Amino acid sequence: MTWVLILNGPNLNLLGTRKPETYGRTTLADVEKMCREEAGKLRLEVTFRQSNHEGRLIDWIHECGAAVKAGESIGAVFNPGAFTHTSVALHDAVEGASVPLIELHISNVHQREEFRHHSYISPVARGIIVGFGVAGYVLALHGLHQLARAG
Ligand code: CA2
Repeated sequence: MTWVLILNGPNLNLLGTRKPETYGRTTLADVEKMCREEAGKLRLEVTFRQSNHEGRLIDWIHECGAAVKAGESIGAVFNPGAFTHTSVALHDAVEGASVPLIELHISNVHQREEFRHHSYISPVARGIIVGFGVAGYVLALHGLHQLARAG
């Protein structure tokens, strides 16, 4: 079955355990379950990953790029966490691997501190979902599926 990568960056393993006023009470395990259920309806398999390490995220993006080229994956939904605002390396990985990718943020980063307003990922993302809470993962999944169908 065709698969989709749902990729999560640093500290997102803490989701649902702290800062509920910003990120809600849903855990990353709950998000994974939600994504698997929704992807099933779209006949997609989910590869769900989280890492606090930039290099590991880059390797997974490269892997996904190779799978997209081979027709095995439609691309990725990516919450890069704080690396959004710092990482030229992740920007280059997405661009270099030619991964169709939806950038996703749980919170509305534009209502928050100035340093969260700039993203290194947005210029290489096909689409962006911001501020819908964890429901954004499902919206991003549908968005990516739609883009893949449109070709
Ligand atoms: O809103 C988002 O999804 C963010 O990508 C989350 C990042 C933040 O650095 C971005 O600016 C926006 C932070 C992820 C850390 O998540 C935590 C969850 C619970 C407790 C502490 C951190």
